[in-house]
Amino acid sequence: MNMTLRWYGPGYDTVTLEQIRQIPGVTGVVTTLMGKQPGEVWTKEEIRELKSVVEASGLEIAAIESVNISDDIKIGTEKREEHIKNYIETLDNLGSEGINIVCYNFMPVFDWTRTDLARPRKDGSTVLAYDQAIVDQIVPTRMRESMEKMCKGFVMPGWEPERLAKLEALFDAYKDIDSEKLFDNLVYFLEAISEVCEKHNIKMGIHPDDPAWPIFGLPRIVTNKENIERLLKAVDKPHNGITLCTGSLGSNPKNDIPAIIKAAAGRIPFAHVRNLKYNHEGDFEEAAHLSSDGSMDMYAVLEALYETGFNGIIRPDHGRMIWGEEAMPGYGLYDRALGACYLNGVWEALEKNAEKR
Ligand code: DNO
Repeated sequence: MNMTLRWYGPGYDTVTLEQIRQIPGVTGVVTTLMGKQPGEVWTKEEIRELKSVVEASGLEIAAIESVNISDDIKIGTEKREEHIKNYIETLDNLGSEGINIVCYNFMPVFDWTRTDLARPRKDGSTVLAYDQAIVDQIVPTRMRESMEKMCKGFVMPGWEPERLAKLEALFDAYKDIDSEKLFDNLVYFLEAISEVCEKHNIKMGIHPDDPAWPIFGLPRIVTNKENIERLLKAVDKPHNGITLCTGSLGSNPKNDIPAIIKAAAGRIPFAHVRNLKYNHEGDFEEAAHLSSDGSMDMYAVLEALYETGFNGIIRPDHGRMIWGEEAMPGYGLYDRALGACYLNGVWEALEKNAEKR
C-alpha cells in the first residue's frame, strides 16, 4: 500500500508539496493538469514538467486524478472518436513517463455533488454536506450562481467555470441518454483504450458516482456492488478497475463497502478512504477519518482491503476545515494529514497482526 495525498498543482492548490512531504508515511501525490479541457491531449512536455515539479520536492506522482472524459464520449456524439484518439495519446504519453494509475469518472454533467461546502459542526469545523431535500428544489440549469458562490473563488474539480457556464446545453445533450446507453458508451470507451493500457500496464480506476444515486434525472451507473460487478465483467481486462471511494459509495447506507471490496478484489488500483455521518435519509455530511467521528467502520474497510491483498495507492479524502485553515473545501492540509496518519496507523496494526498469526 502506498499512502498519497491529492494535490492540484501549481497555482491551484493552497497546500504545498513541501508541506505534503512532511506528513509521515506519505510518499506521493495524486495530481492532474488542472487547465486541461476534457478531450484535449496531454503532451509529453506538459507531463514531464509536472513530474519534475513533484519530484523536485522528494515526492512522486503516484496516480493521475483525473484525466477527465469529455461529454462527447459519455454521450457518444460524432466527436467521440477524435476525443478517444486524444485520450489514447494522453495515456501513451503518461505511460511513457511511468505513470500508470489513472482515475476518471463517467458521471453526466456534474461529477460529485454537494449542497453545502462549509456546513458547521459541533466541533467548530466545517464540512461538505448533501441534503436531498435541497437538491429536489433546485432547477439544475440555474445552479451556476449558487455553485460559484459555494466555491469561494476556488476552481473545484468537477465544478469548473467552463462546465457551469454551459449547464443548459449539457442537460439538453443528455436528454436521450439513459443508464443503458451511458453504460454502452463506457464499455465502448474501455474497449477502445485496451491496447494502450496493455502496452504500459495502465490501470484505469473509475470513480463511483457521488452521491450514489441518480440526481436531476441524469443516469448514474457506478453506484453499488451489482453495477460495479457488471462493469468489471463487461470489459474483463486488468485495465478496467475501480477507484474504491468509500465516501461516494458510502453515501448510500445500504452499500456494504467491505463486500464491494471483496467483489472487486484485484481490480482496485486506487482507494479514496474517508468517513461520513448519516443524519437522516438523503442527508449526510462528511466527518473526520476515524470511525468514531462518523457512521462508517473504517477498520472494516481497511481490513477488507488488506485481506484481499490490496497493493495499490490510498489517499485520505475530503477533510474537515479545521484550525482556521483557508483552502479548497475538502482539500485543506490539516485534516487530510490527520487522516493519512490515522489510516497508516490502522494499516500498521493490520500488518503486524497478520505477522503474528
Ligand atoms: C471529489 C472527487 C471527484 C473525483 C472525480 C474522479 O472530491 O472525489 O471529483 O476526483 O470524480 O474523476
